[in-house]
Amino acid sequence: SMKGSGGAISLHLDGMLFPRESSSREIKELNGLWNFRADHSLNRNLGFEQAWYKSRLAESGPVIDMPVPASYNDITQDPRLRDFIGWVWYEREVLVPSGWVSEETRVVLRVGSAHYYSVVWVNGIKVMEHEGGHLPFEAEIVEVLRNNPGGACRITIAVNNTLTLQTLPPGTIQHIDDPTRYPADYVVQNTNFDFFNYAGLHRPVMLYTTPKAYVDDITVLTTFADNIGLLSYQVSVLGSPNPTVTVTLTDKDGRCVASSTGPSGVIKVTDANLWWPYLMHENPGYLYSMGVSWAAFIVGSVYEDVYALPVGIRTVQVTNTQFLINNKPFYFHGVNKHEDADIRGKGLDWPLMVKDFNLLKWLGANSFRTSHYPYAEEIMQMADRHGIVVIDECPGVGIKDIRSFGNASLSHHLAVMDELVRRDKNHASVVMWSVANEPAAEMPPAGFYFKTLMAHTKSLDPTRPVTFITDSNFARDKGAPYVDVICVNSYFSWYHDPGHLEVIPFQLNTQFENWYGKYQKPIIQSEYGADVVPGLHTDPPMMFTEEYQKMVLQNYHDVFDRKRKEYVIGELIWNFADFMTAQTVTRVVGNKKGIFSRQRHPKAGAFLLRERYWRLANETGLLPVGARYP
Ligand code: BDP
Repeated sequence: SMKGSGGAISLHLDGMLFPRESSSREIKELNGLWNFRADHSLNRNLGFEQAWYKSRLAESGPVIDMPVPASYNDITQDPRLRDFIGWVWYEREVLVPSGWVSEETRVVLRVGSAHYYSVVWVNGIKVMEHEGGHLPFEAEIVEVLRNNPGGACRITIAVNNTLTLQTLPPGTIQHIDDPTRYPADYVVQNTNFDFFNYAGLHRPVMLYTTPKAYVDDITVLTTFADNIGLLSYQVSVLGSPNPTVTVTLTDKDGRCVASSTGPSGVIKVTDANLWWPYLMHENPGYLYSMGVSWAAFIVGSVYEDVYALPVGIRTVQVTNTQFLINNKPFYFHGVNKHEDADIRGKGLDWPLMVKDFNLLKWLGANSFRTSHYPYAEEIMQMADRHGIVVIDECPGVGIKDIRSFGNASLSHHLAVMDELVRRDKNHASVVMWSVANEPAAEMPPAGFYFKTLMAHTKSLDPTRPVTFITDSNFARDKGAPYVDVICVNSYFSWYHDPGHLEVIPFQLNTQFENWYGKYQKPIIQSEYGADVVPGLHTDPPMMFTEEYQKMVLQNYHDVFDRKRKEYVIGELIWNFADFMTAQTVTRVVGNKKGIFSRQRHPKAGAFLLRERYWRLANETGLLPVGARYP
């Protein structure tokens, strides 16, 4: 009966394993200061015309220091860089150990993410291009290094943040040619999403090695029967015709509990420790380590590759009214997040990441959605380890223009799902894919578009439910027929009937009844909330005060508490923290719907939500009532 059993993850791409050191692999991180220049030329194309990649960047013009990983927008005091549209150039020189440049070694250059379009050169030779701002890409570069003995390696990365109707997320570029009202060359980037279009090298850049014959990809599907855990695995080795693959499973204490040989197979674990969500079990986030190795003895030497993948054993299943993890009902009480903070923008930041997980645990949150794009792999690994359940969303946000439903958009969207599933398929924390947020789902082409997209995602991964997040009318939504779980956003008493808290019980009840009545599928309230400028207070509550946010939450919660006894399976607050947006008349230095400020200080709503989430955990978890309130 398990949704996972019998399925197989089928991808047509090479693997994208997270780089990990082992006895056969080394890593050189390239984080820190890079040289940087934005191409301010009129057509933004001077860098290509003058081939800035051919020599050191400082030779073709002035450079400034730019930290990696980080968005470049908030690093300087120059408004032209904050709001820059077009190509920026990053460069960094690195010395490669001589032992790396050999016939037996692959040297791979990997970019964790760069927003939005990237071209990469090594020593002036183009090694790759990539479209999409939130997923990793890599290229083998040892051939290029061989031509340049001495180990010098100059990496140049040009990054373009321009969004068009065919990018994901989409956008439009508007040139205004009216010398009476605008300066010459006035250009704006329009988007239909509510977060700042931060750009740059957002995640770690690194070099790593593998042997010539190497473990390229691993796929693990898990299930269990009674106390036996079952892991079906598939390993792909490239560069060797008949690899001898060995797989061992090690528990948290470092004991080997099972092993297998062959590129695919099923591993049985007796007395398996299942992967459980935070607050659902006293030992959440249990991970085994799956050691995968390939070895051969050729003319007196040993060739081998070793890779260790963390794996959790768990199942996921959806019924008409429930979301089951390990056959137990799971209620999502969590948050929507952004990758966003002062100064670094969307750059990966370890202190911020650990702080955010500590806040999630303080709050009693058991889940988050990666609104509105895939988050850093380092964040997904934290979620695995702490038992925080993730709804993994692709960058399909702001699809509002009918021209973004065409073939070019759809085929790119399918390719992004390929890349996302390839990257995140082995994360125990990921329990559902979200293919989009608030698209114009009532438009005629939306039916075919979402049918194709969701069928494709299911064919890639038959083990996880698929959804998209809607704010459309339940009767006219053309994507909803294809989802496994209905995810609805609503802002009653905020964007509709502003200031009228008394409408919430009526409108929210009607929302749930409508959706369930039409589809008989479980429902998650995937967004709700209200802006607060921290420190504003009124009684009676008024919009933008701490009291008003509390009252919105309270009114929503009363309805959730009735409906979760029926078919509502979760609630995710919008938002975990305040975040930067484009400048508009409805935003006060960004979106203020956070229950934490952008600096992660709690607003009144955070304390209300904390009481609630811990109470829900006591009611819906598997530990004795009252055992966990901190
Ligand atoms: C929803 C969007 C989210 C916005 C939020 C808001 O999904 O990205 O930030 O509204 O307006 O429609 O605060």
